[in-house]
Amino acid sequence: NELRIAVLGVGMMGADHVARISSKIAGARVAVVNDYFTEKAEELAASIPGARVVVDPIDAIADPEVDAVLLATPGPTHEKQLLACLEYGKPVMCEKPLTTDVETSLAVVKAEAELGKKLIQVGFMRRFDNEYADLKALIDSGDIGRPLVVHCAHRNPAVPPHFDSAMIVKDSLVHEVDVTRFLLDEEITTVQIITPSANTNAPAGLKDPQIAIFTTETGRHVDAEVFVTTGVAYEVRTEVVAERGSAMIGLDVGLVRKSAPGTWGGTITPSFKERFGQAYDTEIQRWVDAVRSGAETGNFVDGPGAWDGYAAAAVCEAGVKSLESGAPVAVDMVPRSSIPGA
Ligand code: ISE
Repeated sequence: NELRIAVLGVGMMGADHVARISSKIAGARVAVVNDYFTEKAEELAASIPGARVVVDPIDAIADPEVDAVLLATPGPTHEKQLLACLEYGKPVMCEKPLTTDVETSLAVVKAEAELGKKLIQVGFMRRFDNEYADLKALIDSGDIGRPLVVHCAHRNPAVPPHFDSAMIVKDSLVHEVDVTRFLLDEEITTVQIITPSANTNAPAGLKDPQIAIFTTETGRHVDAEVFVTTGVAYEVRTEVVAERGSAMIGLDVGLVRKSAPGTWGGTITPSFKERFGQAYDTEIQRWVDAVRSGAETGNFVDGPGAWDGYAAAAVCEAGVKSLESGAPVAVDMVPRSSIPGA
């Protein structure tokens, strides 16, 4: 029962997933490729044995020879496509965001809950990164005691020209939002975004870097520096300070080399594709395994779901408001218990 996957949206992430499924993932193949630009889909499908193009995204989801869907389309199209996945009973791996606003994210959570089946997984890939998984396991072991403070740094060498200040929150900081909820196992209740003097090398008007401060339900503190125009490399670091110790990931100390003329150091990954390559591989393999055994287990996800996508949207909305005012903004979200099955 090889899983026949339809990949919708073959921009950078979608094309990367097509290559991954075709070369590294066991038990699955790309059966259908779809993109708003049909030619792009045609070109990619031609290089994948057994893959064909379906021009309309909803037709691709409904296709009887498609068992599961990987959504890497632009965020604004997600709501309709996710609801179609639910309607046709197709398990779906949805790249972030779940949807582009809180209301539609909540509507998706409710639609899935009403169906009574978990079909939606959200692509917060950091949870599958070996370093983050180790950090989570360490916290859960209780060995360093209760975490009190988390410090994060998230740096990109560059971002595309259309990237604006709110996208730094919704597209980049959203990963620290999910990491916080994953590591601390509780919701974020307030967000403040501070904008220090902007990088003079950033496009005019871009508030970069940004410092985010989250407070959680039990009053724990998280701070994150997000800096997306460093011109250097891709760096993601997280340090957890707990009652009996601390732990840090993302130190880039894999290989430290010493060489002439008296320099030492290693390499830093150029982008998230390399830094989180292992995480994406693990994420997709585990999703494929969960979907393949879903008929027996009744569970088609192995990782963050629609609720996590909704929570991230709610936190980011508060973040975007704080970006305007500079003041802390309370996160407005419904309690999980108000949606049975969510
Ligand atoms: C991008 O969309 C990602 O998801 C990357 O992980 C993040 O580092 C980058 O800032 C985002 O634009």
